[in-house]
Amino acid sequence: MGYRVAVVGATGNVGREMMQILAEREFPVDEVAAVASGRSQGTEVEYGDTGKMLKCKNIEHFDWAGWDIALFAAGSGPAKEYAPKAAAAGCVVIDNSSLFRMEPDVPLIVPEVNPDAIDGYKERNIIANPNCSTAQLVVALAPLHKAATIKRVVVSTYQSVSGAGKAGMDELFEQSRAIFVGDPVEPTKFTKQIAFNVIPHIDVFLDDGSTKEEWKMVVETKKILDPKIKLNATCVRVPVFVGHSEAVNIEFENEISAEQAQEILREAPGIMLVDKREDEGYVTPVESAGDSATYISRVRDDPTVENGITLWCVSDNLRKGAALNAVQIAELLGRRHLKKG
Ligand code: 11C
Repeated sequence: MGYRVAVVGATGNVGREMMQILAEREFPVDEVAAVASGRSQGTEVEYGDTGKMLKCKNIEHFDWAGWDIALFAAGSGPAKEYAPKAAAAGCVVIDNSSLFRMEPDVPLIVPEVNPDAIDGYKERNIIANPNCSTAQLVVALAPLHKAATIKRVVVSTYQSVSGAGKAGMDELFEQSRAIFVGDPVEPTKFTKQIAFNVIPHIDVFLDDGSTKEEWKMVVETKKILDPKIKLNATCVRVPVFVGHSEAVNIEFENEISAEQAQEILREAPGIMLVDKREDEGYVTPVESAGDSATYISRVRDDPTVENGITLWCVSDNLRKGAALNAVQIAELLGRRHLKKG
């Protein structure tokens, strides 16, 4: 006996990836519903590579009763309107938007890092999935924190356009084409030209000059990993279709060498260490796309502080940063709380 699972926002980048990963990991389903806005009602989406096509149901008329789990990838607006309705009907919501993440009675989960926090889900029947740039970062930080206690992190991100949805991917493609044929470049989704450029601006500006994307990395890392960790982030959009990269500098309480960090990371869950210190001995976002691992490369000592390490971290933002993490949460929920069969 399996679960009845609804994927909300099924036609978007993350919703499609959720379908793919549920099928790929053989999540035990009795029934899957593709749910979307009225505009996408009737649109067909494939369940993984199974050839099984699902017709999207209109979220406005969807009856949540009898559904076990809803994976929401529809953004904060639909999450605000429909997640509480689904939760009230007994369907556990795993939401990928930022709406519930910082609410104290909603667990924010990365299964490799804070699985025990899931036990708090019963308060609201809602579990939050972190921002993509936070998810891969905490996977990398958690085993190092356990070994030597992290004091401070300085991270610069190189975030792909798929983080901004299909419209972001279309804009990079269209601008690249326009530049090659000499047409004018007109930013619409992004604030400046993204093709052959980088933009140090993701999400809205806050009063202190940081952006909301940078703020999310700070507060989500504290909630998932440890409130004592100090973190400073600069988030940058780069002309890459899929795969977020991060240059991470970490300062520890206790002594740890690059070699020890490599050994720890080699054994850590969710991580693939590729660190050969030679041409091609590191991973780039293009190689991470379509893959489930968080890749770590370029681990080295930072001689400018007492106990410091610098590393490079790459992951598929649509997978570990969103859909995969959500499905891993569903698996954890199934193992711990919603046992079937
Ligand atoms: C980006 N990280 O790359 C964002 C996308 O809070 O879930 C995900 C935003 C979020 O644009």
